[in-house]
Amino acid sequence: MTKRRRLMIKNSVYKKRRARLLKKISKGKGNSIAVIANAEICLRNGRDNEYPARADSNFWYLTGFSEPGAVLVLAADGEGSRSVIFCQESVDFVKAAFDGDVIGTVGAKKRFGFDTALSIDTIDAVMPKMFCESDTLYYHMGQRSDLDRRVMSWVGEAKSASYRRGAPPITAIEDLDVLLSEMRLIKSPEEIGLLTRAGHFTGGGIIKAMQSCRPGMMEYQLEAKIHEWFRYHGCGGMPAFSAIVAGGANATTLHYVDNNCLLKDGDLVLTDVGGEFELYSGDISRTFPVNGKFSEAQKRVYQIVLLAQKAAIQKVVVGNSLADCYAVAARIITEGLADLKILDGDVEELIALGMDSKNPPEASYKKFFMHRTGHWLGLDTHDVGSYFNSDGTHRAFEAGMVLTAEPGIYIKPAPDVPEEYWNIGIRIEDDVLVEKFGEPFVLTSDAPKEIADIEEVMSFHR
Ligand SMILES: [Mn+2]
Repeated sequence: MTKRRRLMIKNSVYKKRRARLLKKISKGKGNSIAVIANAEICLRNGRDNEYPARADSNFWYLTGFSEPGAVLVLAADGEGSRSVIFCQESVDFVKAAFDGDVIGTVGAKKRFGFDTALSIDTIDAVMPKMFCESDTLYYHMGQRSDLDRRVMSWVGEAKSASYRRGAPPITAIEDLDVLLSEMRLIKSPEEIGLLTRAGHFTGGGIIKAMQSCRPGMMEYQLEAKIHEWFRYHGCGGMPAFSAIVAGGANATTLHYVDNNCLLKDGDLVLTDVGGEFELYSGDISRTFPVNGKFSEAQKRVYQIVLLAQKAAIQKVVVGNSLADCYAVAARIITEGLADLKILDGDVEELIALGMDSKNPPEASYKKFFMHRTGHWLGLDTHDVGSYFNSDGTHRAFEAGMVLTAEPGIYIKPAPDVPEEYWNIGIRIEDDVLVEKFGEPFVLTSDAPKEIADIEEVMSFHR
């Protein structure tokens, strides 16, 4: 199990990100220091069997270095700014024979461009000394209590050791996560390239599922087809999130992940899946008929969701916000459901009732469309970055943001709903880039979503 790493983003890009962050933290009071730790290995049986390691997104964003337990320190003071990586020194013969060699401090410095690389074993001795020279600490608090305790113990040691210094060290702690989230929210061309590939492979998995789907299959068998496609094409060993493969009535449970039911003739199946490519997430939902042909009732509901989804995508332009995507989708869904006599009442009133979150969801379109229309997408499926301005208004889209557009309609059996629509659950989701000028760019256009295209893909292999 040699730990290999493909250089999809050049080291110079990570170096530039560190330089940008250093510039931001050097605006802090006096000398500034930032601490960013990678995720630790997780044991799955309490002894020695490990879960596949997945780097911490912030740590990865600044390093491209995947070694579990490594810690990055960025310091800005009178001498300028520098990066220090704490990682494994080297491993002994026996450990190397089992787990492969590590990059080590020499490799980390040489290959990844850190100014200094130190053994992780020295971190408890070195960090109090570095903190002694620092006034403002940038750190993501409250995420990992073990790390919080350790960092605070370094602060404590620095304070008691700093009697020779004129002023006490670390007099301010700033939330590093806010700075990094803002940086990560706007995607660079390299990141858009990786997200496009994640979207491409995720779309491929969905097409594979459409081609393989047959009545009598189990939901998990369809999930296996999708995940096989991801892995075969070089996506990570784990998908970006647990796949939702929901046949028939299961689709009306939004986060159904059991995937252990039979796919039945005449039902739809809702798939919401994501491959992870070089740690960037795809996220696509498609809903298609188990037997390859939509019924007339299914078509009618599907067309409403499709129309709402396309309208939401059109709103993904500079200056608009997620509120605009949501509003247009809610309007089209309400009008459509009223047309089909699934919703009863005045359309304008139903929309107004739904837009005010104080009203019970059952009173409006929210009875059938109860979630929002999207989220940021990046290294995390539900990516970082604030959705709101400081005054509480929705944040305007800027070029380089990537988000999902994913309205849906979910109909549970009810006496006031025509029976032909019972247990239909449909969601259609694409990943969309905010372009500097003009039309939004859909990263996930490989996966068909027009009824005719889906039926054609599904008919081809049977
Ligand atoms: Mn999503």
